[in-house]
Amino acid sequence: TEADEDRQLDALIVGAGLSGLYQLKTLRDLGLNVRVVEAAKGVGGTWYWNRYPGARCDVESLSYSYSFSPELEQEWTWTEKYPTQPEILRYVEHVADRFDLLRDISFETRVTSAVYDERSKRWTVTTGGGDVIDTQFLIMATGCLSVSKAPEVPGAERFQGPTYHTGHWPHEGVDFTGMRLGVIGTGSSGIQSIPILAEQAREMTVFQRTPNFSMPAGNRPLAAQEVADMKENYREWRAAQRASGFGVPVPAPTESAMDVSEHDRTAKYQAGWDQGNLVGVLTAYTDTLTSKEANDTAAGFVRDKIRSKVHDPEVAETLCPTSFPYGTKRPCLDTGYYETFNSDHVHLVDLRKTPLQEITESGIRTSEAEYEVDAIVFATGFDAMTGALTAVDIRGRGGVALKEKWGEGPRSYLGLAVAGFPNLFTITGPSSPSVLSNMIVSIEQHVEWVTDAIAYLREHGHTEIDATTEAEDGWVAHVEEVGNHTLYPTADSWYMGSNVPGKPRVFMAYIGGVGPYADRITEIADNGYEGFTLSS
Ligand code: NA7
Repeated sequence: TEADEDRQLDALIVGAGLSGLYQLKTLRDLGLNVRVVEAAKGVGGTWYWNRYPGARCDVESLSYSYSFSPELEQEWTWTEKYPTQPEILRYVEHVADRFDLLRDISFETRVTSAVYDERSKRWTVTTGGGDVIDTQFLIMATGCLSVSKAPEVPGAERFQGPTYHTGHWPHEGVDFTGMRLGVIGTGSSGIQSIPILAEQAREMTVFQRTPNFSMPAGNRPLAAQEVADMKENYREWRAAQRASGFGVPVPAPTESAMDVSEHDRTAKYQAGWDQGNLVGVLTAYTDTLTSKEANDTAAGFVRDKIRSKVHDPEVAETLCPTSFPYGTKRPCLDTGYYETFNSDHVHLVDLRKTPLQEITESGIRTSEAEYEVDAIVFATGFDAMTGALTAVDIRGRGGVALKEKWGEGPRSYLGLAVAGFPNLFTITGPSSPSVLSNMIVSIEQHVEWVTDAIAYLREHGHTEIDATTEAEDGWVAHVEEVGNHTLYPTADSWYMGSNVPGKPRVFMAYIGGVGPYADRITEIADNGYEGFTLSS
């Protein structure tokens, strides 16, 4: 029966975001009996949940879109340099519809456990509703920033007014007009939403633990001609994206920041700044991410920009990041963020000087004062990279729990597979470039690799694939070594797990570059899946 077919699968994909949808399409094209389960009521993943005011992608829309279908590229027309969350969600819904994906997705279904049976070489997956699904392959397309994190401060349940997390914004929207609003968190979500929330609120207090580096996005409507030009050159552009370092083609820098005069350096940073993107300043010189001395020049440039925008010098200094090198926490793009603090009704509280103590019935208390507010927005981020994977009770060979195996930090072969967890794939898993790249480029790379691997196994009569521990150890060591050549491990960032109390301090992403990484995983596949044990 149809119901049985839904419970006896070749492949089960968890998540109907950009990864899960494309994975569904490719595995269905391969002829597999495949389904997607998704906790939300609709497709979109990140773009389904993050509906806070001002939510946008920080990668330009012409680059942040699927490349697998030239027809899709031609028929979809982006309207702004940076796409808003509603526009991206419309795009994702269009893709789901166009490729007839919805019929194989079960919504409002959360996977709670997945247990590998070594004899049948299949996974038994259980959902929150008690459904049991039997599948050969299990593909976690659960996202890198999908499990939200509350601030670790007591008392939230006591607060009399409404509270919101940017990562779970109500679909009907919220209007803060006339209210006194408290916002905790100044990462990308805070920086994007604060200027808009400030337009609504009567009084707004922003609680900042760590200031971030942000640049003006320079967002604008796209001109018809530039869209037409891109549509004409998409194939070349896509190839360049895939070969690039961050999934966004940029000219490779040739000089050290220390080999040029201060005058030339400032001019170059200014040119990068004027591009209004995440890579302009970051890739101006070869050593921004590897030498503290070089990095200081970029950081100093951005701090001077902040000082020039904020009228009150004390507020300006509070907004200037000094505790980590530029770029080692994800930089932000904004529209009027710093200028917001020039409004009389917007106040900034420095939690480094006056730590957050508790949330009370009527507001937020720091070591210094209690701030009465009518509503609170938590822009406090996510249990990144590993949170969505360890939230499911995944058990591999010998009943070993993934959570246990990752007790001291994630261990993964290529960010795609975990030794001892056969027939399990993680799309943009930890120790792949993922979050250090234009995500959709990394997503397509992984989805296609997984699809090819499954096709290969079927062609060769194998029923099981498992990474070897040696290959995994080698990859983990390589990721660490490459990371240690950079300044990333010196920052307290979500890349390092430091935003979640108790999370092991490990650099969870691969900074070797999207292009070189793609070459490596392709080579591994071409060599008959080097580092994996295939068996029938
Ligand atoms: P982020 O970038 O993790 O930002 C979260 C913010 O919330 C950041 O300023 C945190 O300060 C702050 N925070 C978190 N916990 C607390 C507590 N307990 N007390 C005070 N302040 C806290 O999340 P976003 O949602 O903004 O962005 C996530 C990614 O999405 C972004 O990097 C892009 O890749 C897209 P901290 O810096 O930890 O001191």
